[in-house]
Amino acid sequence: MKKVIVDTDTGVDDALALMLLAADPEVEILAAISVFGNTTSERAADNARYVLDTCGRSDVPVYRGADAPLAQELRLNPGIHGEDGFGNTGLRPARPVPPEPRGVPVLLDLIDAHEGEIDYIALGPQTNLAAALEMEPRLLERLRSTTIVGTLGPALYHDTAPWEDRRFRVSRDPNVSFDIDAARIVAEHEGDVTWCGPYVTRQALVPEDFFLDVASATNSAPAKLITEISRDYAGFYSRSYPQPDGRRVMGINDSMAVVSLLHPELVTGAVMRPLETFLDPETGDRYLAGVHARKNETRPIHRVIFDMDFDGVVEKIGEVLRRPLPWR
Ligand SMILES: [Ca+2]
Repeated sequence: MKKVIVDTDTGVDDALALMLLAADPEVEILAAISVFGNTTSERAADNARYVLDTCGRSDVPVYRGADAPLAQELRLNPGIHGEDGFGNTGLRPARPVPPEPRGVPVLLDLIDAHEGEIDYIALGPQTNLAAALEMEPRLLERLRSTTIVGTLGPALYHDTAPWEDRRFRVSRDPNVSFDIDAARIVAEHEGDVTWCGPYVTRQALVPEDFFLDVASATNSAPAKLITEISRDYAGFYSRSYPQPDGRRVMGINDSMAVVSLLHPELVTGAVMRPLETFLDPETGDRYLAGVHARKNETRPIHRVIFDMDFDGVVEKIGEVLRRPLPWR
């Protein structure tokens, strides 16, 4: 049994990722903690609550986490996930999540209770992790593993401007750029840390019909929720990544990271690298990428995923959404 804490800025792809965790009989979700990002931390918490309730998992506790970045100005992603993170559907849980920001203290308590046993998965900006690291610098070493949706990926040898690489250019890295200080703090700490960023995740564009077909064939509440909240989201992806046959597609970003944890055999490429922040002097944008180790390297070495079995991931998602409730 895997003990998991999931840290989420619950938008559309986070909702799907939460379902993969909620459906897995080998996973015990100890807590979900919210963070700003796709939407406000308040809505992210309520959305996580809504998703878990929809999956019949009202037993999983949800806590409010970081409302704002450590130092920089708050940015959100309403153009992609809607103002409410749920495609402006206005869905709210029957019981809202209490407003007290308890995410970091709960995380520290859970680590004391389950030393070395917790797999932490961060689906949004790394602000909660960084805040917890300030209180417990050995945090990442005391987790069994940490998986983070972020980084441009592995930079080429001696590359000083990885964001200019054609492979990365069409892709932003909001989870890192929305709180670059938090990303840097996490990168500076030792631990079993895996970064799975947009270089990997944006390659997995799934036809909207895949979800519509599963929802109509099964009539399952989780599958219907995904199709309900993803109408505008699929529109955004279809405009941003037009397909040759004109069909609508959508990203499944956060699910890739969850699958890398639950089904590691589907990770087909990863490198061990120190991570470094970069500044694009023209735009002021900040990035994080895995760089080559220097001679006598002293920086922590983390794992950077650069390839996955995308068909295998989509197959896992289909299996989960077709599985009848209850998911326990
Ligand atoms: Ca997310």
